[in-house]
Amino acid sequence: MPIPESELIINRDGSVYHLNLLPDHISETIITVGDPERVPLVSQHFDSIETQIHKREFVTHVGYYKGKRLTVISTGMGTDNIDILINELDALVNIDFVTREPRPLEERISLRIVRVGTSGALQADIPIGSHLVTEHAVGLDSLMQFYPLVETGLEVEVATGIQQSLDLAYRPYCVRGSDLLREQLGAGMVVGNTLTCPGFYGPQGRVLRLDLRQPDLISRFQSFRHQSAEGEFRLTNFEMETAGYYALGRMLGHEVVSLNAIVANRATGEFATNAEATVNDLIQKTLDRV
Ligand code: R1P
Ligand code: URA
Repeated sequence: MPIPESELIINRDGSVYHLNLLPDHISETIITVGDPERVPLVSQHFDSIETQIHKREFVTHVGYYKGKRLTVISTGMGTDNIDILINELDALVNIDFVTREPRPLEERISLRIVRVGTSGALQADIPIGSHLVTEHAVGLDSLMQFYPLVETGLEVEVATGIQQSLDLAYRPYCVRGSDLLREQLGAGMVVGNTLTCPGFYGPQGRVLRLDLRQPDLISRFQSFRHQSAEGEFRLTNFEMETAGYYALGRMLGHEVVSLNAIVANRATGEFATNAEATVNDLIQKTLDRV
């Protein structure tokens, strides 16, 4: 059955609805960033840029870095945008836009998607300026209320433990990312477990003029521990997208890794004096490793 026009929306020029991209714009390795202004910070290192496209917060540059074709896309903030990003990227490579049919299994393409983002550390021993690669991501957002994500026993235990320790009405989701990409791209980085929050202020325990329902939210994040045969699990950092990437990547068969430039530390109360340098170093490291 062809996918109806209301479900897979194709623009008049043949591009996919929000990303505004054609299948030809997608390289096998895709670098994603939150901030649209970070896209040229990546593509400035390219040997050449062949295409620049933007729609809403999705800015895309396609080009070559040391002879390798790369696509860099900005996503804006939040897992709701990651739902759009991953579904539309997958559609571009795994659905035939003429017949509107998913490609047969043997023709399916697995993309390598590398998030290069900023993040706040939760633990005092992860300093500002460090780079962290996410092993497990825990989603406090609602995206996985709508998809049949299959989690391992350990993932369910961790997520249930976090639900109890935060006294949440719903169970978060927990997903381990691609071991292969983590090892390839994260060499020498702090390996951590990232909490994906549905907001920057209250959901990350920040108080400006609004009180929190749980005044000790940050210390609950910081002190959470889960013991298993694999060792001790703790939450190391938070941001707003990684769990959505890892969950959708697993379900659609794409390799995904989240690389985090640590720009804040919530244990010490500091924010980076030179966040740009930490991000630029992470961009350079990523380009040299992909
Ligand atoms: C919040 O300031 C934003 O920064 C982090 C969070 O995930 C959120 O998107 O990532 P980016 O720097 O990639 O946007
Ligand atoms: N991004 C976040 O989401 N939180 C931080 O503390 C820093 C960057």
